Amino acid sequence: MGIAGNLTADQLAFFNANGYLVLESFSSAEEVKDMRDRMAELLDGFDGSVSSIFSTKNQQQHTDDYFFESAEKISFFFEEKAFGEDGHLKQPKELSINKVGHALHEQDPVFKKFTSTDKIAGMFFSLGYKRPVVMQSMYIFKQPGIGGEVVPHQDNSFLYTEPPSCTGLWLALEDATVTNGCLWAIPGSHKNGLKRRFIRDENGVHFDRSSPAYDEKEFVPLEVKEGSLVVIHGDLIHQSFENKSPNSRHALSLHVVDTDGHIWAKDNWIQKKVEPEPLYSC
Ligand SMILES: O=C(O)CCC(=O)C(=O)O
Repeated sequence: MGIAGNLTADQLAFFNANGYLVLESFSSAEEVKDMRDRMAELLDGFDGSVSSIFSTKNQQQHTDDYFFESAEKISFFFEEKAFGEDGHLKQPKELSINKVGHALHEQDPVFKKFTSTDKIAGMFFSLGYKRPVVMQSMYIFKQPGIGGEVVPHQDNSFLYTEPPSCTGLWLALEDATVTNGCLWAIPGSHKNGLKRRFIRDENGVHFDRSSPAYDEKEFVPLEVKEGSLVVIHGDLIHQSFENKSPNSRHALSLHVVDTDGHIWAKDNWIQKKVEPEPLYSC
């Protein structure tokens, strides 16, 4: 196997105390450029047909086949505010997409290469994962002017195992600031348990309870430079605001669960037809 942990004791202590960790310069400028260039190519090849609009405010509506099948594909989701009153895009498709997901790490060689690097595996080894599996990947654009908010949430709500084991990795592909919609998190909130689940059933998807109210004053901004990685505990409350600035804020988000001693819930929205390969197994 040959995987070695790559987080220091101080980094692990910070993560355990706060529920997140920022690793500056995790990715080289070249690695970031490769992924941005590859996404530009994918967008170029996309015919621009509107199959799905993504909004975290109206998530119950996303019950269509395009959404469910995206678990194993490269699918394009539009910004809610991309359209004018006439129903047409107000700007080019490249500036209208909210995110591309959810299997870039399986279906695209450039994103697969990044996901398969030893530095990703090493991190999960440090975190104690025995058989980590990447369950989803998203390229998030936070488009200038129209980039939608992501409401406060915990990743374990969407990627539930019994017992919970999700960790999010969020790689800044551009500088992320309070102006262009960086992440915000409530430090230590991962210690207060999972608040609700996002359930798939015969009627579509829904949350099993309403969201608690969060005090905005408890959130801290995670402003990071391009190439920085934010490691996010599955129970950490985090969010991002609308991007009203003229600058985009591209990011790659991966969500990983342990499949050793943890059962993937049958009512998660992602139900893979093909069993995903682990990053390693020990
Ligand atoms: O990129 C964002 O604005 C939010 C991403 C996020 O919350 C996630 O990937 O869990």
